[in-house]
Amino acid sequence: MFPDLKHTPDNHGPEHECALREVPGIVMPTEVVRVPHIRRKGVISADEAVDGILSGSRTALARAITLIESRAAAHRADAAIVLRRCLPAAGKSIRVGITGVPGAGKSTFIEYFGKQLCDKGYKVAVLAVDPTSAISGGSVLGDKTRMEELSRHPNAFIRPSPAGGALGGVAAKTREAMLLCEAAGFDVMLIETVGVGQSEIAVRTMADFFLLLQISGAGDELQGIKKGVIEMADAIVVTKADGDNLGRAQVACGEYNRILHYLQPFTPNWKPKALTCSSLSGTGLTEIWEMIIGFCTQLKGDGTFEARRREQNMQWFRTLLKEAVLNRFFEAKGVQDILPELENDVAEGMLPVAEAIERLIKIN
Ligand SMILES: Nc1nc2c(ncn2[C@@H]2O[C@H](COP(=O)(O)OP(=O)(O)OP(=O)(O)O)[C@@H](O)[C@H]2O)c(=O)[nH]1
Ligand SMILES: [Mg+2]
Repeated sequence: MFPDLKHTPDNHGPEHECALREVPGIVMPTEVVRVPHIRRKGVISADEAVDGILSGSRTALARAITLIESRAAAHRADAAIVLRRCLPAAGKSIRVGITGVPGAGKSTFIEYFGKQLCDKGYKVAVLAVDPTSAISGGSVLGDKTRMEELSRHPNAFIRPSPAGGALGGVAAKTREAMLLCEAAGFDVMLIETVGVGQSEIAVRTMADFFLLLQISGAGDELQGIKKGVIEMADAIVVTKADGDNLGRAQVACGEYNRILHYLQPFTPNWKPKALTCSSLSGTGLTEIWEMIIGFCTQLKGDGTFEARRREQNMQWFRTLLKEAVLNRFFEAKGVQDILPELENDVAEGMLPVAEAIERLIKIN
């Protein structure tokens, strides 16, 4: 039924091509570059992860992020070791948070902006915070086809949002992934988030520069924009400023500049501004990067940059500490034993709230 593909010296013709046969003439080179061996199967060990990350291995970086994202108790100790040992090498990147409503052009912007930076020689890591990714079945970066060129660039590393769980947990993992990317030598972080829910706040607290992408609508550009997000932005970029849309984008940009003029800047000593860009034609992308560089130079010069980073670290620590203490409290057996009864008594108006709390607090 099948043609006989048995390799004999006289069946080398094209009609007998078979991938299993050795091709004569291809010789194994005697000198090969040896890269640290990283096991492909199973979970990466802490030592492999640290050595690999610090030597800039993207494979090790990707697998170490998988380790820190793991919910298995057995992986927590290794994840902690990896983070602690990588921390001294982290912190040297520029962290840019990017938000915008669905369809604002975030993926397209990151693709072309990221590529331009990679071409300039920067090492760019793209991360995301998308708490909806478990529900929608894919992350914001699931559409890797839109970032096809960037994902193939040797200077780029793209990691989708950790899936599932509450926003706090998702953001925690992204922040840790960011530290590992920095330790691996990536010097620009582009952290994307969906323009819904509270995820902007999470990204704002891990970014140095926060960029809001906006689209211009037909005369209604100021509708449907969450004022709180505008207030957190270090810059607003009106996207898709090309073709027929160019004029509208410029008008919208003028409007935003007027609004920003009246708002209290989120970052001390920085006056937020609005710009236009077209990811497709590339106009405006260089100006955005120059603005970000200017921001860093200015804020590093007056100490605001470092002060903000310290503040963010503290904020992060306090958030996680509160979460841990809460979890520990509610997981305690003593609490679980009496909580339903106390809740019931409080609901029925038979027990004062203060007394119920007092009894619970005494357990821990
Ligand atoms: N003309 C023009 N179209 C653009 C530009 N940037 C993005 N688009 C188009 O706008 C649409 C949405 O772009 P995306 O990059 O997918 O937007 P997004 O913000 O990532 O959207 P979600 O992933 O749904 O949140 C796509 O059809 C893009 O081709 C641009 O600079 N010019
Ligand atoms: Mg997208």
